[in-house]
Amino acid sequence: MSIALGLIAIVLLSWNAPLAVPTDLPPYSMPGAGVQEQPRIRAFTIKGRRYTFSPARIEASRGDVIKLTLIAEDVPYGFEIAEYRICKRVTPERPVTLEFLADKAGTFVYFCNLTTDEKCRDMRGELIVR
Ligand SMILES: [Cu+2]
Repeated sequence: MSIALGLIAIVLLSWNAPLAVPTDLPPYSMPGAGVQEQPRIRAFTIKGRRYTFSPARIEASRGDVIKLTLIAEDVPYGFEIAEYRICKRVTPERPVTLEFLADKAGTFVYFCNLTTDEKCRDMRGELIVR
């Protein structure tokens, strides 16, 4: 009897095991997944000018997709958020756009990681994910 139950359990478990996700379907119509909300996109433009990031604070909610446009208005800047493994270099000629999922809550410093100028150390801002 217990062997039969065990076999049934194995059959039921392996029934779900392959979890074939049809890649041609958008996530919200995945069978069995129910209605799934698309992540909210939060877009920010952060400008570097005179060794200051503006804005110096951006906020989002956990689960948001954060879309950043980075612009250097005078000299090249670095832009790093260590905890999110984001590290970019922005020059006046080449603005940078990037997207990432805000999957960690907390306060994360963004800073210029260049060492060409001492003033870079003062270039800081913070991303707050609630
Ligand atoms: Cu700098």
